[in-house]
Amino acid sequence: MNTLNVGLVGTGFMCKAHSLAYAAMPMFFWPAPTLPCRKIIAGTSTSSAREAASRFGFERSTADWREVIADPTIDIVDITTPNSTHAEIAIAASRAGKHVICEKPMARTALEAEEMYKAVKLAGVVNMVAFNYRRIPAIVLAKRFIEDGSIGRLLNFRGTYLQDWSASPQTPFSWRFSRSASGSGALGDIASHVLDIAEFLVGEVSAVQAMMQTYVPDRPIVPRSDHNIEISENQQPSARAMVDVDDEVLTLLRFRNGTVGTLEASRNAFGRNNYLTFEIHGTEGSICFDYERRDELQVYFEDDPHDRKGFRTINTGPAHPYGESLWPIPGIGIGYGEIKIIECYEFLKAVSNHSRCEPDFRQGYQIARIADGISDSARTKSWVEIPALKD
Ligand code: SOE
Repeated sequence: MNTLNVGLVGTGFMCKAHSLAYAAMPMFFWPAPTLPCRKIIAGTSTSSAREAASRFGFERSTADWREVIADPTIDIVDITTPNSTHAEIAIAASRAGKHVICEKPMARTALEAEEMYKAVKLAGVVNMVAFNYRRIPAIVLAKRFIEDGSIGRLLNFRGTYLQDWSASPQTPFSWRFSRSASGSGALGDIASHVLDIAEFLVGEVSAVQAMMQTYVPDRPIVPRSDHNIEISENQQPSARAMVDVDDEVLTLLRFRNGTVGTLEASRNAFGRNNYLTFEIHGTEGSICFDYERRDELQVYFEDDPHDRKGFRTINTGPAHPYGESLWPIPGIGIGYGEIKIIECYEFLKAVSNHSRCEPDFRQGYQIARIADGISDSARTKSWVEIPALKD
């Protein structure tokens, strides 16, 4: 069985998720399309990179991501760093002939995303953006029902992504609250996931009309903060940093195929932890999904007999997408780890076959164009058209 050598850049939460996926993918998908070898990891310091190499099973470590790019034995570069670094790393990697997977959002702006898309096209390398939620078996099942006409012509899409890890003003400042580091707040961080799911299930977005809000104008500065780390009583930080990104984004959506929709994303929704949901209504039925009940898909088919019409719950398992590779009985359930393992499988299968995989950098660029349109719409308080991508 052939192997592929992986160089990963970043040592945080997504490094853990991607490293787990490389280690576990062949345990779920066998025979595996290839055996990924965790060769080198790049961090922001020698000590953090060395610790990450030990913890996440990489043979070598470096404090300079350029060493990963320059290493002729590396086949794949995996980017799990803050958004501001994605473009430089991805463009350098593709120019060095490496296949690239990049965490979402692909870039801070459509301009950056376009440069990344051009670079991978020119280099002819396989590329993917890690919009992982479209890999959830229940969401792939929803796509099958839509494609086979089970709910008829689509009328509307209603998506939400609500979190509360940063709802408290005491949640420390991190790169996710800085426009120069992240590009935007809830828009790029979580609304981008809903936009990818909307385009995966419904089709291309053609116009937006949006509002954006910032609820917490400044946050305490504490060392090494990322997620969910509230400051403790004895940590009374002296300084606070200004927040210059959105905490919430709401937008109307028009799709090129005539479907309409709404999207709400907020990181200030106490009680909602990772509440990614959608509801799609068609002329023959409806489909509803809730990430916090991610093994289930709620479906309504209008052609059910009159005495038993109603939403029914499908519990995904062996009979459903990826089911033969996951767990042997319904109800065991999948977690975030399995979703990243499926994503890893699809990417490595594409690299092994040197074929295109979705969502690729073209889709990442499309999502960045919509995000820019949403920002423009919120600023101008008007509809913004998203022209179709030519190539
Ligand atoms: C924080 O909002 C975050 O970690 C996002 O950055 C991820 O993309 C999402 O999957 C979980 O929440």
